[in-house]
Amino acid sequence: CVLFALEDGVARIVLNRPDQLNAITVGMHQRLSDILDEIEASADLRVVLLTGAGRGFCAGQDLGERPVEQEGPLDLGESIELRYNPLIRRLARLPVPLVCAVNGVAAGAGAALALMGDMVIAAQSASFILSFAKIGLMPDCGISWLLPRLIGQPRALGMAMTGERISAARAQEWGLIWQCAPDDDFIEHVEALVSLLAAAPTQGIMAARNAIRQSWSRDFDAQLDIERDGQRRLGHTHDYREGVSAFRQKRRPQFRGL
Ligand code: LHQ
Repeated sequence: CVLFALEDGVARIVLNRPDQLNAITVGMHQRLSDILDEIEASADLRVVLLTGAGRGFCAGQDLGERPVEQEGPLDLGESIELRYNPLIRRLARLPVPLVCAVNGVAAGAGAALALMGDMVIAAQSASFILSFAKIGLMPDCGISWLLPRLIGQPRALGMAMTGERISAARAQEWGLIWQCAPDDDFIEHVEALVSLLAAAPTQGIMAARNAIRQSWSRDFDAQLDIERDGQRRLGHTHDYREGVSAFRQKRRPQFRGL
């Protein structure tokens, strides 16, 4: 249900229930948790790629797994507490960049997963739907926090309250995602981005990521201090020395993520 490969510093996770547009089951949660164990224990990791098999990225929670017609109350809160929130928290704390390659529709919790990417690249035919609005639920998986910060309150409210499908092109125009790429060479665009990040000075770009993401809960003065402390630490890294040497010697730097 989820494919995983780790090679040359790149961890590739592929949601793989294409007939159900990769809707997430309890089994997939377990598998994702095992995969994240492996990723977190990996020594020479440089980038994580999350994508979907088939024509969808992820259609959110599998709505067929626990039929609502079944007897007894449905405790969605428990599912979120035990499975969705831990998954989102672990993705938010990855030690390397997370690239989400949105190959097709991303709906409900699937849209949340897609938008967890530090860099989100979507195929032209992909789209984002806060389908919670269509089934009597509210946005979850951090979406209600993230969305107004990404695209502003009016657009966040519009998406959350109508469940309207937002095309990849519009998502890019709104600043919801990094890039919308043509379907025909989507994979090439994704691989180019993954290669770029895998060869990047990981500590520097992760310090950038953390500073930018955490800036939402800090004031300007605190952020200046964070930048000072970050540069102080980064100034001692291999990759900083390598970056400056390569520049002076007019050659390509060989970053090692150290
Ligand atoms: C599906 C699903 C699906 C099962 C498509 N489940 N089979 C809530 C509660 C608690 C815990 C945590 O999180 C959440 C958050 C959530 O994620 S709530 C939101 C759940 N997701 C949705 O409401 C989206 C439901 N899906 C759709 O609205 C459509 O499928 C979209 C708009 C994504 C795609 O539409 P189409 O391109 O027209 O495809 P389709 O509807 O024909 O779907 C293809 C197949 O995939 C179909 O199966 P079938 O056997 O008829 O070919 C669907 O039943 C199945 N599928 N989503 N979530």
